[in-house]
Amino acid sequence: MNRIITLDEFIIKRQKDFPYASGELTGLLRDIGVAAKIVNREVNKAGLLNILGVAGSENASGEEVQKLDLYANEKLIDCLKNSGECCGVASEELEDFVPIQSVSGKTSKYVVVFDPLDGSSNIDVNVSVGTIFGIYRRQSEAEGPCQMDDFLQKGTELVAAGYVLYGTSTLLVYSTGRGVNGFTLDPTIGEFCLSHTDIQIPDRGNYYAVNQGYYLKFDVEMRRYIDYCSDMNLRLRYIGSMVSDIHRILFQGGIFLYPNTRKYPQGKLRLVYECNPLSFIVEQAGGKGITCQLERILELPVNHLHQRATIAIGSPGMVDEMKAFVERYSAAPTFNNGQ
Ligand code: P6P
Repeated sequence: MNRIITLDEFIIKRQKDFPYASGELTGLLRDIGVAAKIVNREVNKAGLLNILGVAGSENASGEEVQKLDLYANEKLIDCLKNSGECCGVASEELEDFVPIQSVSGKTSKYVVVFDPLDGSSNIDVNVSVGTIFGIYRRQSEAEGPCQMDDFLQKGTELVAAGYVLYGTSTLLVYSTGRGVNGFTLDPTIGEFCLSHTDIQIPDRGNYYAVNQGYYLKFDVEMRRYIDYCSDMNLRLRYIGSMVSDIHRILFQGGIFLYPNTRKYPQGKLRLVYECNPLSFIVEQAGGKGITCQLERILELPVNHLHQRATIAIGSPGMVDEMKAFVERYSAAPTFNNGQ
């Protein structure tokens, strides 16, 4: 039986890969692991604690907030505040970023962005949800409080990104830019243990994930590509939780699409909290993440915290195929009844 390697041990061992690492990133990743364990505990007994259901409020994106969203948001901020390893956080659930005062005068050089509970509409029906996070090096002066520009960095500037999937088991997957590794929570010892080493996304897969209900609202090129997936007998799997859908694709291959619609002309998913961190991970695993207008997600300029983007992400062979459809059909003249 292979020796158990815990997340803490793995992070510390990998710290040696970074010659100038001062242990801050190591501490930050460990603190996120602690927050994930706390959130996991509540997610797993949500039905018992009367924290199901809508909290009666809306988040910055104007969506109903589930009580567990608030809980997860609060726990992540508490853990990061206590860690002293970051100078600010930005959450999908909050309008603005939250500066974090230095702990015992220590000046920290990182900021963290996160979606505390992605797919939270699934909570009440016991379908998997997840936490998504990204870590940037601050750009502002080390001495003062963090600034908005620290959070408005392109995805290419990510130092690390990851997600926690609260599913049939609880899995933490992350990358610091040198490959992707997965850790499964062993509840008997309360540790995330290395379970998936050097994850590589298959070049192709049998799954495509898109909300078929919006099919008629997509542009023609996206409808043509979705028809093609169906003609190729690919299997449609759509969980309604981006992190869950992309986790399947990361391991089994496939493509996830959220194109623009009339309701979301820029796309629905958040660039800072969802698209950039997940594209960072997928690219580190050998995959691709582009917009439905064919721009690389990680290179998109970030103009505000709650910016949205369209996305096509997953197996490189399938993203390239989708790209060919867009190039072929988006130039197609639109029939305008002769007007
Ligand atoms: P729709 C969850 O609210 C989320 O942000 C993603 O996790 C998910 O992929 C998407 O929205 C689902 O959106 O419009 O298909 O319900």
